[in-house]
Amino acid sequence: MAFKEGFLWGGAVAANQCEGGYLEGGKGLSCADMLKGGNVSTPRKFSPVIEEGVYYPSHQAIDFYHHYEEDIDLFGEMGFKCFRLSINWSRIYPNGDDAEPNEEGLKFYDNVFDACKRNGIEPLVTLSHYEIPWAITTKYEGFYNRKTIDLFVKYATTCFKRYNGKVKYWLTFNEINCALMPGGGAYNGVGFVCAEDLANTEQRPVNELIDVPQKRFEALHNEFVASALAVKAGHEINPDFMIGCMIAHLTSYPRTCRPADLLAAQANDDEFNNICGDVHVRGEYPAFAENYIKSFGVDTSYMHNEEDKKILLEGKVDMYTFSYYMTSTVGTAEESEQTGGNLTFGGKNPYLKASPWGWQIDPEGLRWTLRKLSDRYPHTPLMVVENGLGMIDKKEEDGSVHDDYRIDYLRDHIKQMDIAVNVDGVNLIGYTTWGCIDLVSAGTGEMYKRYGFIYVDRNDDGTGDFSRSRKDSFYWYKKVIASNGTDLD
Ligand code: P53
Repeated sequence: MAFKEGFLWGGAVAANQCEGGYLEGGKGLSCADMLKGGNVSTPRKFSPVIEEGVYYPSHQAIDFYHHYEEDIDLFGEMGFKCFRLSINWSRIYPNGDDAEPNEEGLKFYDNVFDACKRNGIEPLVTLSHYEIPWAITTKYEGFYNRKTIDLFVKYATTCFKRYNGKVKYWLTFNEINCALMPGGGAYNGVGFVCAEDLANTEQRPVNELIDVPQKRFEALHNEFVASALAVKAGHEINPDFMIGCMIAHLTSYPRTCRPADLLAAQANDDEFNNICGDVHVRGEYPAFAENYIKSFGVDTSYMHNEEDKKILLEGKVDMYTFSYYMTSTVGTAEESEQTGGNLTFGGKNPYLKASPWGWQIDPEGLRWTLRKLSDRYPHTPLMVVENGLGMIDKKEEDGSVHDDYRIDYLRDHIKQMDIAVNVDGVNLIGYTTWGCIDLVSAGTGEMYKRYGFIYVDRNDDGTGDFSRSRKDSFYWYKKVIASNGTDLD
């Protein structure tokens, strides 16, 4: 079996996790630049001031800012049809509210897209991937302030106009539903950090930042409105633009066949995945959303703004894209042992193995997810824009990396996509693996957790010469793409 003509095979990165050059070319600070590294058992730390002489992962990352030509040529060598990357908002509007965009920042992405074109690669651009300008956080309380809607739409419009003809595929907010997790304003798209945390210059674990559900949920709503307005603006500039949403799809299974566990799994899916998916694809909140949001003590009157409702309906997305890494279980307390690792919001599944970071590997869960999404959104093309295995790689003396575990992971997931497409009839338009080149982990800030087909000589202690080398998976993926997914050996 095979994937359809023009299937978008490729890989994905985010600006703050690969570019570095954090103050070069007129770039301003972004929220991501305020975060220190952690590891599997130690959360990342945040403070509102940057300490001199301290290692911040995003400040240099893998120095894609100076290596993009070499890197994109390597993607071309693998035969990529598509490269998903984000534009760092703070390169374009360094303070978020600047009157004019920063030409040097705009030029940088011109060069990046030109390198893609030379390699026959279609860019897929995320406008906001956890890197909102820091000044929007400090001055406007991030997306809690409706002014930020205008700032985002202005930024998006600048990009749509400038790159019209070079970029056709766009995503508004990466994993917008991560705003549904408590806290996190410093490291997800909402960009809301409360005044007390902004005044405290001590380093604190990101999971200890103060959560203000009222502001968090309103900020998420404002992101929905900003996204819909951007979709509308994009279509006015070029009706052929394909503009999508991006959901962190966390698939959960009932821990047992107890009916209560089934309901718990359904609630998880609805509350975490479907609220955001529905608003983007259907243009309205699903029926259960308001009561769920109210259960956090939130005054939901903001959900009844008639003007917003109209905007959401008018700004529906052209495609639904999502990340898929793992599954977990939910159920009654005594049977729900939590997964270890850096994400502990899911229950263990005795039938699955996990990565060293506790992420449970479940290729069949991807088929389940694709079937569900195709059923829920039957008229909307789907795309898997993140999938991959973060592992500890060993580079041999000759630069090679024998990462058969990564090949196995990707092969098994591609097989399930194939079944979803050819048996279940899912309309899947592409697949970009996460971290096609090693980069900084978003969750832990580590380089140690590697995803790439390309190894980057850079370590968490700040050592390494940034040299690139091809892993075994590089040659394997090249074959997969060349055969349109039919040769997976
Ligand atoms: P890292 C939570 C659950 C699944 C994916 O993650 C997530 C998150 C949020 O941390 O994030 C996405 O680097 C995200 C990428 C990120 C990737 O997953 O923690 O869009 O920026 O790097 C992998 O291993």
